[in-house]
Amino acid sequence: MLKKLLLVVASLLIATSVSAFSFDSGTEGWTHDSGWGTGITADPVWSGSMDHTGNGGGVITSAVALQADGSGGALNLMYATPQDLSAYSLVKGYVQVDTNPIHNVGGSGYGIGARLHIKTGSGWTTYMGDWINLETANTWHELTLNLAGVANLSDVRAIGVHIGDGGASTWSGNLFVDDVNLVPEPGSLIMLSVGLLGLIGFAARKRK
Ligand SMILES: [Ca+2]
Repeated sequence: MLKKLLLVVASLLIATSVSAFSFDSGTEGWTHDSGWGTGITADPVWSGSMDHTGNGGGVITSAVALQADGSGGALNLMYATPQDLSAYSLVKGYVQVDTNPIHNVGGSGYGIGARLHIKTGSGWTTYMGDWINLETANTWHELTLNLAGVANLSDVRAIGVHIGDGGASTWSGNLFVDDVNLVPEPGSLIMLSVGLLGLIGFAARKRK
């Protein structure tokens, strides 16, 4: 019993992120965002041919055709009921593309990039993480979105990934998304650990 509880505490402290979307058996309700550019015009499909962690689980994938108008495209999940993410400090996700970007000759030299976004409150205010350059095809890139300073975090309407080219070039290929995770606030983790350690103390006393 004591050993089991210690293992639980250890694994909780190691696994500091909650797997919100692993896409290991389906698209988990994700769709394309028809209000966000013309780069993605169909809902993503599930593919079991690859996985971010290499566990054979699966990913979601969509065909992307970026125009030189900077509008990009997005995949996301619109929550049926708004979610309270106030116990989390960070969103993480992983993306890759299967075609290397070709820079526009005479353009700004900007390739293609991706970033995470969430939409909160009745006004669906959009918050975005930093652009991560997707210069190298067939490689997982980590995206992060810091939730500090996000208004209405208790009223999250959507969460997703945005891909774009900054308007400098056109690009066509497939986007793959996996393991969009929520990282808990350090405060909530400490509280959880304190609670579990208390439980262990209780169990240890009971054994004597
Ligand atoms: Ca997966």
